[in-house]
Amino acid sequence: MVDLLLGLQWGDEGKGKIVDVLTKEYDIIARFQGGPNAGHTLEFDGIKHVLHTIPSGIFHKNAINVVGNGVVIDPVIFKKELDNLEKFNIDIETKLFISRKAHLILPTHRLLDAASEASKGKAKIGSTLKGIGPTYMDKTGRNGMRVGDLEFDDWKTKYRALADKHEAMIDFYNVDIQYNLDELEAEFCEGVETLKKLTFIDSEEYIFKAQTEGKKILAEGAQGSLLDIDFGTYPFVTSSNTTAAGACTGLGVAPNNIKNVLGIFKAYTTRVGSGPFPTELFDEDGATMAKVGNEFGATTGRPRRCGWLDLVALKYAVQINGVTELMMMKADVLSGFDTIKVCTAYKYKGEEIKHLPYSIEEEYVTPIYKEMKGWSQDLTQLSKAEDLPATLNDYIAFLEEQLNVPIKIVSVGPDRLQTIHR
Ligand code: 2SA
Ligand code: MG
Repeated sequence: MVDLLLGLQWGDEGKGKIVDVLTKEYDIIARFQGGPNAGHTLEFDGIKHVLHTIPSGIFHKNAINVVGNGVVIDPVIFKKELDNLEKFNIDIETKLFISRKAHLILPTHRLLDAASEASKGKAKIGSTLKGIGPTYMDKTGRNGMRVGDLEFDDWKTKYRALADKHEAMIDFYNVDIQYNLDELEAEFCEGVETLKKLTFIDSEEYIFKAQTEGKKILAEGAQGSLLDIDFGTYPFVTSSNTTAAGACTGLGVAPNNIKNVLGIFKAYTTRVGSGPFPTELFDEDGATMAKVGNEFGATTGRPRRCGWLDLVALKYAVQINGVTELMMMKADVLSGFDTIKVCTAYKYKGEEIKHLPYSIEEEYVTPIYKEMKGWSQDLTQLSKAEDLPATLNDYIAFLEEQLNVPIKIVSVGPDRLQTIHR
């Protein structure tokens, strides 16, 4: 059986931390979509680690980590991630397997991402500029290069043809982008050589066999449900299916083999990049969340926008993913607010609605809030559910009742140990 772990908001819910906490219960951790746009942060023994493409189970001795076919890999960034891991003496060749069917991000994909964003001006997506969109476009356009291609002698011919095409496309955008392709290509080839030292597998076969052997598998999602290419706030989304279905296509897991769906959310909401965000705060409260929560993009360093919890959007994500267990992150960041607000409905075209309409742009949607009493205690040293303040328990109980799913973990800080099981 396979369990899934997903973000229910706009990413940065704390998936990396929870995968790391749960890894000891699993034999295999497998990433199923996204790429180096992700920034999964883990903290233990006083060290903070940020992973982009490598699954968050890499620091545990007994777990096998799989980068699935649904992931897009940039050999340059991948090499950097591996270099950062060197000092931890991880036996990468036996612990990290890469799907042959995963697509490769070329340097020109990154340039195309930049050109596309520049051409959009104010309407830009606010992408991470990692080449994610253009790479998935080549995948669905049936032009992409895959990891498995690197095992054939002619991979450079394939590369050249695709890169030349990209150059013509970059010219077509007619925007001012400076680059030195020779340098970028040298770096790419170096990354490819490192990547080739790793173990490539037919990951769907591997995952299938592992299931028949009774191994426990955790599928790790990246970004969040509201960034899903189909169900997110299109066009301000990423280019993959971040929701549960993405694990089926991104790993080759049959839907009836999925057991628990673990949904991660923050006790408030953040978003990085452009796009609608009904509960966004532009006041002191928002600034406090950003500051106390250290809300900066783990990949790009961009400040994240902050706001109250949006239950309408969260309920939608719970439904789309079939979430069976919830994990609430960053409850500690809300300590000190006299009043906590939760958006329970939207005012939409003069009517009160409780579902996500086609557009949640500010001009159509006004959040309706329920106010709850806050808590002032510092939560970061707590380790037992019994010690949580009563008003936080009220908040949790309200969310459980509204979402109809139990909240199993309350995280009270970034460290592995700051995790309360309920
Ligand atoms: P892209 O690069 O094409 O996937 O960007 C499209 C949109 O998806 C958003 N996106 C993200 N949102 C939150 N976190 C992400 N990962 C990093 C992090 C982001 C960072 O962990 O903090 O460091 O800036 C992530 N990746 C993509 C993106 O902001 C666009 O709105
Ligand atoms: Mg992140």
